[in-house]
Amino acid sequence: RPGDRDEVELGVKTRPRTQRPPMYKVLLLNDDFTPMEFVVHVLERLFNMSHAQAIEIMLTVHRKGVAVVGVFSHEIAETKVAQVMELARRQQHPLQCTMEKE
Ligand code: NFA
Repeated sequence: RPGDRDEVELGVKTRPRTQRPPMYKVLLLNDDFTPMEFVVHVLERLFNMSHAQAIEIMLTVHRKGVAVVGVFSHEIAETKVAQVMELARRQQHPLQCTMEKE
């Protein structure tokens, strides 16, 4: 292909990408008290899910105890966790949200 020789000899495009930043899973945890509708609302508003998607993920958390609600850069993941925790705190729900390196 035109360009292949330069890409190989100059290390363009064949360079191993060793510097990709780590990504972080944001996890939502089940509890016995937070209303299902509140969890659905959080997923719609903070994670841009459709109503149907939000119900599906909420039910996964409810049945399995935990689910990944998104994967983000460290800074975005921290912000999402803080936003979930703040919304839950304001409504006095015990909902927990955490992050972990992928
Ligand atoms: N288990 C909660 C209930 O039965 C609903 C819930 C789902 C809470 C997902 C937290 C996370 N009301």
